[in-house]
Amino acid sequence: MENWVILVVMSLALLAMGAEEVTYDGRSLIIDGHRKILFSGSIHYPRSTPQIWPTLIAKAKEGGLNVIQTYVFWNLHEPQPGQYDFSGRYDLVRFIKEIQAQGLYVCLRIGPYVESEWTYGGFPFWLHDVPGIVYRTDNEPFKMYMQNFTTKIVSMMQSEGLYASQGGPIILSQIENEYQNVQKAFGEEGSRYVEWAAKMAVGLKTGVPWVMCKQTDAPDPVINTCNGMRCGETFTGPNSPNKPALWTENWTSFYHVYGGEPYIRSAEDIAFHVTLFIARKNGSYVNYYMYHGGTNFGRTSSAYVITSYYDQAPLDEYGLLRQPKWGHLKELHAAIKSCSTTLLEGKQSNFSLGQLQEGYVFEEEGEEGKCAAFLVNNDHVNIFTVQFRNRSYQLPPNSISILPDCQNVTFNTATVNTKCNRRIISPVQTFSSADKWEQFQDVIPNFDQTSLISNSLLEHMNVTKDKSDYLWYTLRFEHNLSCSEPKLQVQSAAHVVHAFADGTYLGGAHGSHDVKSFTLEVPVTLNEGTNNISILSVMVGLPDSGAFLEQRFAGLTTVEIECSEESYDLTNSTWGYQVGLLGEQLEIYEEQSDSSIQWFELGNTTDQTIVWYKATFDSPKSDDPVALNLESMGKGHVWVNGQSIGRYWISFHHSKGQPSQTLYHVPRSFLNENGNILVLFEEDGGNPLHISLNTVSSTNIDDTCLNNH
Ligand SMILES: *C1O[C@H](CO)[C@@H](O)[C@H](O)[C@H]1NC(C)=O
Ligand SMILES: *[C@@H]1O[C@H](CO)[C@@H](O)[C@H](O)[C@H]1NC(C)=O
Ligand SMILES: *[C@@H]1O[C@H](CO)[C@@H](O)[C@H](O)[C@H]1NC(C)=O
Ligand SMILES: *[C@@H]1O[C@H](CO)[C@@H](O)[C@H](O)[C@H]1NC(C)=O
Ligand SMILES: *[C@@H]1O[C@H](CO)[C@@H](O)[C@H](O)[C@H]1NC(C)=O
Ligand SMILES: *[C@@H]1O[C@H](CO)[C@@H](O)[C@H](O)[C@H]1NC(C)=O
Ligand SMILES: *[C@@H]1O[C@H](CO)[C@@H](O)[C@H](O)[C@H]1NC(C)=O
Ligand SMILES: *[C@@H]1O[C@H](CO)[C@@H](O)[C@H](O)[C@H]1NC(C)=O
Ligand SMILES: *[C@@H]1O[C@H](CO)[C@@H](O)[C@H](O)[C@H]1NC(C)=O
Ligand SMILES: *[C@@H]1O[C@H](CO)[C@@H](O)[C@H](O)[C@H]1NC(C)=O
Ligand SMILES: *[C@@H]1O[C@H](CO)[C@@H](O)[C@H](O)[C@H]1NC(C)=O
Repeated sequence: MENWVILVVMSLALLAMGAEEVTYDGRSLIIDGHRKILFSGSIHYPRSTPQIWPTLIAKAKEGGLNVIQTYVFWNLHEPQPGQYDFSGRYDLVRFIKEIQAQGLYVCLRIGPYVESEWTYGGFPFWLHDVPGIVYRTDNEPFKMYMQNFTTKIVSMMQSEGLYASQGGPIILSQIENEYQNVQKAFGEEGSRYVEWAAKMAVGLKTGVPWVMCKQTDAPDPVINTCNGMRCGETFTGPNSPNKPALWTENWTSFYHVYGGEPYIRSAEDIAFHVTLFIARKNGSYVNYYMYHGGTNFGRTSSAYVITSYYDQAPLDEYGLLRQPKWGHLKELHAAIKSCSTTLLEGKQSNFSLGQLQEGYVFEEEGEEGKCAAFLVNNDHVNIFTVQFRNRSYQLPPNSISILPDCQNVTFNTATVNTKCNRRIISPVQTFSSADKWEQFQDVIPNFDQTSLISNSLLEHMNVTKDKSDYLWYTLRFEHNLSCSEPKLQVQSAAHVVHAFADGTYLGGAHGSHDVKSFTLEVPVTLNEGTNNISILSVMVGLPDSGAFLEQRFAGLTTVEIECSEESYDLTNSTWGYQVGLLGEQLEIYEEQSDSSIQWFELGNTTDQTIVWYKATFDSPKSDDPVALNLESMGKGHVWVNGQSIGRYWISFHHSKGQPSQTLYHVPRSFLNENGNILVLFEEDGGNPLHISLNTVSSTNIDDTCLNNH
């Protein structure tokens, strides 16, 4: 065949398959020959369930999004080297096919470092034990595993035909993640790594562009993109005139930690900055991070991060519309799309309208040239009246008016037409009768019962290998000296400690997201002779960011017995270690747990530590989402039918004296109609009699919204 015939045949074949070439230039991505302004939203598949995915995607589409963006979570998919898991909530292919079925595109951020307030930034913990490994730099072992996983994901997508170049929905991919934040720490090797990562990714020939976010020097042809709250102000622009301005993370809120308060970003503020990015920076892709946050189930959240993720996003943790945010952004998307051709094909110019006011106009060529305009008022207090093309416009404070025809204002970022709504939590069941509960006291191990022995305080993560949050440090203290008013002093670089002497609870202490190290000092009663000291060190997620993650230290750093006379440093004593709790070893939270486990009637329900509670409940009748209100508990972990709902921590109050999170989402798909098994592990003296089961719904509010929704 002549070459041209082959070409035509191939093109026809590709067209038949719906293949769409994705390229780009200085203005935008070009999909199948068409420029696009794309609104995108982050939804992370493992933070919700396959049963909820279709509804979330449908609501995103209805809200005017064209793209769903997700990270890929390496530590879920490769729990052991070469062993993969893509089942259930981890079914990436099913998630992408669901997006495709609803006619949206996908931006796939493979990373495989993702940060994302996800434990260990997405890295499998086994990487830690690869000899000679240094993460995220020009290091052979690291690059080998990174390439291996990236290749695995790309091949999987290719074999399912999921790239746009194959007729699939994936139009963009990301390699690495905000690397510039750490690059300096790696010097020359960091720069070589960026070059390598870009080349490796491009070499996988996905047929769609790659991006690196927050990487000003992203090597060609990889596109550097912006992350932040105000990319219309902060983005320094693409690093080549041939690359478009893309915003990969527009933060709709901020992640929330135990001990912290929720961060509320108003609909007006989000709309302002999205519009500014499009008007001022020629932006053509904006992703809301998150559009739906969902839930950090299990032990997936990073250090101190609560299970409710970006609940303030346009779709809340339960997938319900958060109004007016969702509706206001929907109107914004419609206003921009009504003039997208003009924005994409027209020539941009800007002009001053006042000291704090500016205008942006996009005009197409030709006499009948279409025109779109943005009138910006940066004055935070005053309304400003401007003249534009012989008409007068009133600009509310801190707002942008969109004029898709350079005449009529169809949207103003500060004028919210959508009604507010409010979440309604309806209790459907309490657990107040003690005879509905059983309990199991976990065992405080003594030194004699431990098998791992060391003459020093070992690093927490390196001992647990992240198989558990819990690590026991045990010691035999021979008390044969005079010691009055003895106190135990423990310094920790993990997150929580609980100290016991001869089986008696002495007390606990904890750090916080921002203060990494803390001290517990408690009086201790010493017996003559041998005393069994057992200290439980707890982590609430692994760190997720920063350079040299593989070298982080957690766990106890010093232990002393202080007497009035003298103090005894036990740091280099002989310590015995136990990874995890007995209940964890017995998988006591499983539906079909070991029948030899002896549960007891509920005893004293206040001030008990390291105790397990079990009860059963029936599913609430409606279809509304379900949540447990755990406000009477202390700190621990909760399971329903063997599925982890996540870590709870009620006793850690924020500066206004409230817990950071009391409601814990139980997905409907985890539930049976009757006899659901609820298991709580409590380490800090909570009371299960006052928890409740609730349904979650929302209702419109007829009054005008207050600001800050
Ligand atoms: C990004 O989102 C924030 C709030 O989530 C908003 O204030 C800002 O305007 C947005 N910026 C862009 C460019 O979309
Ligand atoms: C990745 O490593 C596994 C073994 O850990 C090997 O079986 C597989 O072939 C490797 N894959 C790639 C794409 O290199
Ligand atoms: C936007 O595009 C115009 C061309 O239409 C160009 O002159 C201008 O410099 C661009 N602005 C930015 C911030 O890239
Ligand atoms: C137009 O935008 C450029 C780039 O932001 C700025 O330097 C210039 O002052 C603006 N011109 C006017 C008239 O505002
Ligand atoms: C504004 O009015 C002036 C005079 O009234 C006229 O010359 C000019 O063309 C008008 N401009 C526009 C954009 O309509
Ligand atoms: C825009 O404004 C003009 C003049 O007020 C009016 O005639 C026209 O119908 C408006 N267009 C739209 C789409 O509202
Ligand atoms: C981790 O533990 C192993 C023994 O299991 C030890 O050889 C290694 O030095 C430890 N690494 C760190 C960083 O503590
Ligand atoms: C006192 O205890 C220490 C260990 O803590 C031991 O080495 C020493 O022999 C003991 N002394 C007596 C008199 O028992
Ligand atoms: C310390 O632990 C050992 C071994 O479990 C036990 O025999 C001993 O009675 C304990 N001592 C005290 C004072 O509880
Ligand atoms: C414990 O041992 C380490 C390492 O041998 C040493 O640096 C440290 O000074 C010792 N601490 C005490 C309190 O003896
Ligand atoms: C329960 O524990 C508290 C605190 O330790 C104690 O004051 C109370 O007497 C106990 N009640 C019973 C019934 O054991």
